[in-house]
Amino acid sequence: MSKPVLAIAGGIGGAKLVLGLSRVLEQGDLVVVGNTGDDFNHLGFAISPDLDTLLYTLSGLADPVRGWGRRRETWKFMAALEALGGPTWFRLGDADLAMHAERTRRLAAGESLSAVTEALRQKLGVATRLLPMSDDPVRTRLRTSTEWLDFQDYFVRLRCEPEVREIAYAGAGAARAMPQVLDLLRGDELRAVVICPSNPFLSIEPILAIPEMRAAIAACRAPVVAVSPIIAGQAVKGPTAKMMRELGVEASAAAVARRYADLLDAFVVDEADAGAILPEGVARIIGRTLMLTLGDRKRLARIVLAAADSCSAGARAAERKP
Ligand code: FO1
Repeated sequence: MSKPVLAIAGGIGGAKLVLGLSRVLEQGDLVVVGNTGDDFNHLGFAISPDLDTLLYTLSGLADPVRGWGRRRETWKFMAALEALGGPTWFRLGDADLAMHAERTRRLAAGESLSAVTEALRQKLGVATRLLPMSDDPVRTRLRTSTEWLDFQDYFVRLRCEPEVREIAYAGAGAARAMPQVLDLLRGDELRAVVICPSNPFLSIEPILAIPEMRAAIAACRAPVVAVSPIIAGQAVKGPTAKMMRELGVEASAAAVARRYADLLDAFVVDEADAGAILPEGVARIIGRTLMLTLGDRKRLARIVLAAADSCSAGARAAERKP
């Protein structure tokens, strides 16, 4: 094992780069912190969509088209639930249901979310370590012109259609970061922190809203590199660009970089954004950020690692983080 890399990730977009990193790093050198702001209780099950997307992606079980849930899934449970008049807006596949049932059983028996995630990771044969951002509940909520919505109500039930006026991360202020993650961030061993190309508002900022997390990333000696989730003003998938406009933030790679400016050493933008003006002190790295194939994921992972290594070799990172 060489020096570990810490990746901060949400679901589908983040999992793509995480997979690339896991394939180019030595086994065991990648530690992932997953967003749990999307977690919710549904039909009596404790559901952690982003942790599951990461686990399914890393174990090769993910559905490649949807990005969430399992490949070759069957939907008998959903059909039976529909016949009984139950809620079907959030689709739980038959095999996926086993994850939620097992997580719920273990949590009810008193295990922490991190312990449950670790058990599931081992059972699925995933070598990459995966930690939730906290064992304490943090819930992303969105205010529209008329009401506050729970995350999955907004995201899945209402298909991100309502205009978002404000976002809150309920519980984040009091949530504790995972001690293993803080140890890594405070130690000398870390090669890099990678902020994946996930939705800044829905996937990355819930993690950064935990005060210990943001402070430890800002103070860490390892280089911090983020990848833009925006290419030429558009999100690859999901509501990032729409949400930025609704919140009065320009939908651009540079605007994403500005949100993380106090943390970053380098920011990777797509070739289409080669002219992006980044905050002072943040190195602009230009590459192809669209990840359609496994080859794309590995290539972007190598670009990110090379960016981190060139930052740590220079004096600037040390200057900014005495
Ligand atoms: N996303 C959908 O758009 N529709 C669904 O019915 C749905 C079900 C679902 C079940 C389990 C799971 O782990 C994820 C699921 N997702 C679904 C994805 C998920 O809600 C979002 O992609 C994330 O929360 C955003 O990262």
